[in-house]
Amino acid sequence: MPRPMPLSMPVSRILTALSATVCLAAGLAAAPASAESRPASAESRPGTLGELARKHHKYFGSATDNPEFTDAAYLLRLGSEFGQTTPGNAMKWYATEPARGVFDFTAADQVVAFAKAHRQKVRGHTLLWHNQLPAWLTEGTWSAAELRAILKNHIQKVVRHFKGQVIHWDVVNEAFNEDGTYRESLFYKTLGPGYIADALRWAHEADHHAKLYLNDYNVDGIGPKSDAYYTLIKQLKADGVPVEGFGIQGHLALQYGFPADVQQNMQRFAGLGVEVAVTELDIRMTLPATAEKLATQATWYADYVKACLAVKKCVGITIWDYTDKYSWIPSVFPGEGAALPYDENLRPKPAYYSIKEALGG
Ligand code: 9MR
Repeated sequence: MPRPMPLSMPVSRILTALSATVCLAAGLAAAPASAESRPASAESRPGTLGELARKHHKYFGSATDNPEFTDAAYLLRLGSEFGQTTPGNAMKWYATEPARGVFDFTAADQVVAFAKAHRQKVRGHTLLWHNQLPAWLTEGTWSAAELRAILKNHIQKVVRHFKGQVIHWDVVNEAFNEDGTYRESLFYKTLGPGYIADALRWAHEADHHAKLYLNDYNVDGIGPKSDAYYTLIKQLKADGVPVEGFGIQGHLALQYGFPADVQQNMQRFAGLGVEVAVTELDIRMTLPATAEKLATQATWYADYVKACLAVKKCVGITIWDYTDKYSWIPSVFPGEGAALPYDENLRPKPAYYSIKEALGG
């Protein structure tokens, strides 16, 4: 694996310093920084998506992943345009506890250090998920008591490590099936549905300030799956369990239609007393991308942003990385892609401009 670059100073500043050095070495006078190249963070450069969202008291962020940290042009935009980031993989169980009781925060710390250097908020993703678990956990045979101890230790070690550095935790990710029944994960099968309340309580013990979320896909509109969350969160609240947020991932596809009731859905969760976040937004299409499809995509992004703006308790939006260069879509849905607001060459697409406009820019 390539060595991570030190990220104690914003990448924009590293690049400016590097370009000055290159100019001087080549005998050229270093030109004064243009508005585009001037070092800036999302906080200080008015008109970025991060800055525009902040005017609405919300954040606009992008997920990222460690292999991308060797791409300087990518990092420049990540650090300057967005007010929040989520590590796409680095905080998952396989990465943070690769062997039982052995914790490794190297990759996640790299993302958090980048975010700190660029004054970005960080969402913690994710403590319990049925995917990307280490083999020692999935291949073991555990009694309920053993698994409870493993879960509690994992949650509390990870949450304590990032205490004060993350605003939210996706404590449980993707707990329900499409029909609203519980997913038969290792946790559910061994511990029953109570594992969700336990996980929330353990996370809360470890950090009183991070907001604790349940997070899932295909819960944009009202339907059996979002109904299951509505019922569960209502019950958890009634039982005094520390659930504080509902994460709507927002993985949309042009061929399946826009969830017209997304605002109404967000509002009903707000009515339960939890906040809502759009945690993994992307809008894929069947390739090739045409001007018409990109225009529809742009409208959908704007409509999603407007829904969040209309709901006071919708605290922010995260896109699941910002450029098609690093989207997860083509490897999972062959023949589909072009899901993000920047193309593979990091050029803004119509969706970028429609998001900006929706945010009032
Ligand atoms: O973006 C993540 C990708 O790099 C991984 O290969 C993939 C493994 O399933 O997980 C992706 O992120 C997922 C997220 O953690 C939870 N919601 C669905 C996302 C896309 O699969």
